[in-house]
Amino acid sequence: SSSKLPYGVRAKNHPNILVRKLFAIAEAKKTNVTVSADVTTTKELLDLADQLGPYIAVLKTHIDILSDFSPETTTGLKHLAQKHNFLIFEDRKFIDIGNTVQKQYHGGALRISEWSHIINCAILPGEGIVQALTQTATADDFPYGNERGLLILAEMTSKGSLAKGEYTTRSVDYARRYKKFVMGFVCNRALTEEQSTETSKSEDEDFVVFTTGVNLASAGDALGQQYQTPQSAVARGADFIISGRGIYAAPDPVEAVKRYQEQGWNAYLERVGL
Ligand code: S5P
Repeated sequence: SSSKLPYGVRAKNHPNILVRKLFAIAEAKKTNVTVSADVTTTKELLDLADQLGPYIAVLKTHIDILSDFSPETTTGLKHLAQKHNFLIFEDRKFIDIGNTVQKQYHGGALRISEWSHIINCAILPGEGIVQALTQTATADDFPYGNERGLLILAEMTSKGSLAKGEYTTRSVDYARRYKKFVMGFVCNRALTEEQSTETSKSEDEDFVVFTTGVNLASAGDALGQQYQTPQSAVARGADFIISGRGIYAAPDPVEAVKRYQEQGWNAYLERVGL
């Protein structure tokens, strides 16, 4: 399966231009780390992005938790993404009818399509949510064309998560149906062998796996979060490991991100046999 192939090979063969760019960044910077920058002021967010930028492939945001969000927030993020060569992933988890999510994604107060390369959605509403977001991002008048992608939230890390079974299988079905915009999944393992009666794996299929809930110092939190190490996440199929508090809440976030980078990268090298 594709998880045994080096990022560079996957970059070369991939039909999706944003995925090619993502793998090229990983290869160039030798990192598969996504930092989840869940801080609550613009200054903290931009400082973190500037400090950690050299060691990460992707910066994940929750833009709605900032107490002082303004256009300067996203201008600053875009500038730092260029300076340090990382992608931005707004973890908005769209979850509504198609007509609503189109307006939440493109335009609105947050103008997410303008500054976030990667977004995600849950499929509780059914296939229509994926269809609607794909329609917006592939329209002739969509200004950011090939530089945007969608991850389907196929599983969750929290205790008692209901994102399993048929929900997860459907996530894979919809990804296969809307490959033009869907680049992969947020999930806890490789889903490449997942089959339903409706869709089956195609030969050229190469979805990207982002795994969250990665932490070297803790097994979980008091609110149901469950953690694993970079090593175990990558061994189970993560192409990119997402860590928040393990990095930004460490005494020295730069020292911490370097540790996650090294462990995530070594686990990747081991998985692909390099
Ligand atoms: O299943 C999930 C999916 C996501 S996107 N579990 C998660 O924890 N997340 C997000 O990853 C969550 O919203 C948070 O931004 C981050 C985990 O943060 P940490 O501090 O626990 O590493």
